[in-house]
Amino acid sequence: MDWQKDSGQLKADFDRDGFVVIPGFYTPQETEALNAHIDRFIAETLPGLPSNAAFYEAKGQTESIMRLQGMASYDDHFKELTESDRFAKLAELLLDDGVISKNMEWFTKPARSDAETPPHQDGFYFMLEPNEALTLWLALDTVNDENGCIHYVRGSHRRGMRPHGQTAVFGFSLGVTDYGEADYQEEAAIHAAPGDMIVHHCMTIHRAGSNPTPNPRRALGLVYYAQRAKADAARQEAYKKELMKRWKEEEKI
Ligand SMILES: O=C(O)CCC(=O)C(=O)O
Repeated sequence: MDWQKDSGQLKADFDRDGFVVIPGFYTPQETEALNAHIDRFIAETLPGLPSNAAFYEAKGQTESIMRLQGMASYDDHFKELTESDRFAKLAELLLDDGVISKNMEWFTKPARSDAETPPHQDGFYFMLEPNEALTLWLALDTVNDENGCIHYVRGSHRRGMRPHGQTAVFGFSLGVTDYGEADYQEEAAIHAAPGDMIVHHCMTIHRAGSNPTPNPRRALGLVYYAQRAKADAARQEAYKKELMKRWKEEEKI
């Protein structure tokens, strides 16, 4: 889909729902090439990186990686990608501002993983004022109810920050504590094909199920902050330090 042709509608949908889907953002060939770059990154670059560059379900086992993070700061190809107009212009349109690329992550649910993504608002982690940021989530596999598709609570980005508390889920340390029936009723389950782009605002509540299938469920996440969003850097750093300390003590990283 050529999203630039429909940019007015796309922006209106994003403002109303807090998420949008752009089918066929990447062609099958581009998706294949991107997967090859990620495989190369895992095989050649990752072994030399700090332990918090990758989260594993079973420490050190490549097939159990459930997150790569900061990919653009370790690899020129990913840096170019995250700064490219292809991605940044979409983020600028939806945030109605210049954007700052903040993180590139590989979100994987390994084959036969029982880990669920707890309902959360990214803004709770980002600590921005105003909370204006988004994630571009590029599906790299077919994603559906069977392997842990994303569920969004439609319009939740317009209803403020919900209370969050610690979860036992490694990699998703915080979750909405009062998630209930009204939220389930308003959920949209997003099915996607490889190359489809899903975008969510950082205030949109989202969650995902587990992946009991024999194949991984992979996606590339690109996080952008609006230029008008100011980070509470000291609070962010303190939170990150505390989390890394906890995960090191628990021998997760
Ligand atoms: O891929 C997932 O399961 C979760 C992704 C997510 O929480 C995010 O992109 O903010």
